[in-house]
Amino acid sequence: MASETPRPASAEILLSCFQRMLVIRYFEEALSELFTKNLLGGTSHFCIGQEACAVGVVSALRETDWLVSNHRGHGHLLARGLDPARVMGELLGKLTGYCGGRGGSQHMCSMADHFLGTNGITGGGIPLGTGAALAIRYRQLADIVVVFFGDGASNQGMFHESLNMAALWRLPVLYVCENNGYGMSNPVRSSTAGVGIAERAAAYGLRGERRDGMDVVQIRDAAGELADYVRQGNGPAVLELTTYRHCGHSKNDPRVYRTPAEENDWQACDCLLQAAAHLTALGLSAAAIDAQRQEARQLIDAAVRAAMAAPCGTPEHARGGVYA
Ligand SMILES: Cc1ncc(C[n+]2csc(CCOP(=O)(O)OP(=O)(O)O)c2C)c(N)n1
Ligand SMILES: [Mg+2]
Repeated sequence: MASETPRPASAEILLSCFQRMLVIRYFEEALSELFTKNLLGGTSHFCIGQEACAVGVVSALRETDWLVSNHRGHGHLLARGLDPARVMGELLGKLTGYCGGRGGSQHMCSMADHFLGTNGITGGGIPLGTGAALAIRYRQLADIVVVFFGDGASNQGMFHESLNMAALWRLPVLYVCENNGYGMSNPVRSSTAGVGIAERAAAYGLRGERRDGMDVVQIRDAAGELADYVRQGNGPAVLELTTYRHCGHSKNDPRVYRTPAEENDWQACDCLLQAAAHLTALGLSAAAIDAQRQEARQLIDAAVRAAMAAPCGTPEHARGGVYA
């Protein structure tokens, strides 16, 4: 079977990736501002810095492929093309949200978009995605499942149990680890044994690859190649993306466990800067690139306004959809 993902990405594809990454970045910044203004309760895990991982991988998939996300899932939702106004609506507890405002950040799904959900349990999405892959196999469909999770989640038993079973049954699942160097404040070097997370695949006889998670082109190429491989019935694969969250773990994290020098190093290779450099190399003008930024800003401003103006549910609505 020929590759479904044109590689390398054309200027047109790269431009749409850049636009989506901007949308995610501005969405997260707008969300952070809502917290600062006390317009939103609870907490949230922003993916600022990691946008290329979501966009690069999802842009290499079919729309019917299924996605499973984790607690840092806004980027995955938006990369799949979900409406930012409805994602924000869900975070604000509005009726227009994807789960009617009942799910919030860590329990948001959209079956119509083949998005099986964000997940607050570290590693919890991994067996869910593995089960979905089993359902796909059972129904003899040509789709695959992509599970996003963090480096911390790769130390959960569920990761190893799932890889073992998926390898035995050659399930159509691509495990994508966004290795951002930390699980909360715990650095990977003091939590994660072995050479790397990609290398763990070999223990189960699986293909494992590692790429620069700040470069959307590399990510898209690798995800496209591995998606083809998985779809062709070769069994599961693992893709580890080395990345960084420029923000804290969650809303109130003062990031005392990192040095400014380290943060600056990662800012210098920010995924948006790299994508803009690729576009420049492909001949796009600075003005055209800036127009993308303005378009994304306007889109997010409108989304926030729509979400803020949307109605909240009643207490009765909040009790709906409870089956236990
Ligand atoms: C089973 C479980 N244990 C602990 C937590 C608390 N917790 C929330 S996020 C997190 C760190 C996850 O790290 P990683 O998988 O690397 O994802 P990242 O936050 O870096 O994106 C932890 C330990 C949890 N939610 N679930
Ligand atoms: Mg992490």
